[in-house]
Amino acid sequence: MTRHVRACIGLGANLGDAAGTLQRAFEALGACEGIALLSASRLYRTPAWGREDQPDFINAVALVDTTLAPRALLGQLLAVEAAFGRQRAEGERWGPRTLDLDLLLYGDAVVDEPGLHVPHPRLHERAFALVPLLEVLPEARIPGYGDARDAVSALEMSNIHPL
Ligand code: PH2
Ligand code: MG
Ligand code: MG
Repeated sequence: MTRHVRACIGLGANLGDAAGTLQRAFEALGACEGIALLSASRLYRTPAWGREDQPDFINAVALVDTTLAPRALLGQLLAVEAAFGRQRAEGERWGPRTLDLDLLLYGDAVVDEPGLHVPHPRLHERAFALVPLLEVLPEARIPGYGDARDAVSALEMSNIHPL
């Protein structure tokens, strides 16, 4: 029997019509073979984290049911990013992007392979990912860390606003 796993995908954008991009990206994710969209968080405006000399981001999280293995799911995320015009070669780390899709959680799995790290290694320190994550999965646990709710309680959240 095919195994179904619930995974959480972080969506982010800060170039062009970021809100419109995220709305369409939710649809594109749900249309992927092996991915069903269970729920979509609200869209949030968030200050750029890591590199502050860039526009605010729009962030959200998708809760999906997937029959894909983590590596295949990542492949679909990269394909959707590319379809939305993501240029990786010229983008430096944490720079502006038309669409960023990050695999935040894959069930309770821990995966550490080249180019594939689940849970997302910086999830517990990013309010822009945790706030929408908790909206779609209030009981979320970050394997190796603990409750997502505990992680977010240590962070500044006053600048994370739903649109
Ligand atoms: N993504 C980054 C770097 N910084 N800041 C915000 N607010 N939202 C993001 O999605 C984001 C970021 C790298 O992926
Ligand atoms: Mg990212
Ligand atoms: Mg990414």
